[in-house]
Amino acid sequence: MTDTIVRPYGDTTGDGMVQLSFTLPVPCDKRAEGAALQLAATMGLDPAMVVHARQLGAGFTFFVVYGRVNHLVDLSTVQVVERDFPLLTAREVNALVRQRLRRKLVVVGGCIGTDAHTVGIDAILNVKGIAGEKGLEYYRELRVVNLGAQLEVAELVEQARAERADAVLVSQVVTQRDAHLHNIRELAAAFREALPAQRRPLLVVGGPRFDELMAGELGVDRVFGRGTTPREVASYLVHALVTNRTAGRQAVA
Ligand code: B12
Repeated sequence: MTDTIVRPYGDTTGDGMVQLSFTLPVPCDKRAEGAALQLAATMGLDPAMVVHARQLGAGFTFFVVYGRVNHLVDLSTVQVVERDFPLLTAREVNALVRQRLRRKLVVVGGCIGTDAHTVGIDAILNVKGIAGEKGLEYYRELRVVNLGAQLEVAELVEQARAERADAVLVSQVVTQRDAHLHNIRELAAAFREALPAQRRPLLVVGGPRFDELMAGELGVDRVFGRGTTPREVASYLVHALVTNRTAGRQAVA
C-alpha cells in the first residue's frame, strides 16, 4: 500500500529538502544574504543555504534558498476538485448538444475589470486552442462570443442577456490586492441581481492563481486553474448544461 505520509525529496528520498524563491527590498550584498537566511530559518528551513542571489534593479534582491524542512504531508487529508464529469471528444460534445439541447449552446466570455490578460481565455475560446486542443469556437454546436479584455461587469451582464448565453466564461489573471476575487464576487452578485436563478447563465471562471475549491465562496458554478484545456471546459459545459442539467436552468432571455 502507498504511504499516505510523505516528505519532500531533494538529494535522497525523504530528506525534506525544498527550494524557495523570494525577493527582499534590500541591495544585493552579504547582509542581504544574511537577511534571506534569517527569513528561511523563521520559516522552518534548517539548515538553509542561499544558492542564488541576484540584484533586481536598485535596492531589491531575488533569492533562491535550498534547505530542509521537518514538515510532513498527509495525503489522506489533501482536498482538491476532482473532475466529476466525463472527458468528451469534440464529436461527442457536438452530438450531445445537437440531440439533447436541439440548438447551439451559447458561450459568452472575456476578461473583466482592468485585466487585459487575454491569452488564457483566448486559449479556451479561440479556434487555435492550446496544448494541441482546439478551442470552443471549433465545436460546431457551440456559439462563442469572445468579448475580449477589460470588460465592465454591467456590460458583460447585458451582453450575456442579449446573446441569450447558456454560460459565461470569465478570466482573471491579475491577483494584486486580490483583484481577481473581488471582481468575481462582483460578477456573481451582478448576475444574481439581474436575473432569477433559473434564467442565470452558468458562471465559469478561470485563471492561473485561483483555488478551484473556492467556487461556492465566490458565488460561481465552477473554477478552473492553470493548465486547463478547452476539452475539459467543453465537457464540463455539456455535463452542467445538457446531460446533468440543473433543474429549471434556461438560457438568459
Ligand atoms: C503575457 C503577459 C502579459 C501581456 C498580456 C497580453 C495578453 N493579451 O494577454 C501584457 C504585456 C499586456 C501584460 C501586462 C501586464 N501584466 Co502580465 N503577464 C503576462 C505573462 C508573461 C503570461 C500570461 C499568459 O499569457 N499565460 C499563458 C496563458 C495560456 O495561461 P493562463 O492565463 O494561466 O491561462 C490558462 C489557465 O489559467 C486557464 N484559464 C485562464 N483564464 C481562464 C478562463 C476560463 C473561463 C477558464 C475555464 C480557464 C481559464 O486556462 C488557460 C489555458 O490553460 C504573465 C507571467 C506568466 N509567466 O504567467 C504576466 C503576469 C500575469 N503579468 C503581471 C503583471 C503585473 C502585469 C502588468 C500589471 C504589468 C504592468 N505593471 O504594467 C500588466 C497589466 C495589464 C492589464 N491591464 O492587465 C503579473 C501578475 C502578478 C499578479 N500577482 O497579479 C504576472 C504574473 C507577471 C509577474 N510575475 O509579475 N502581461
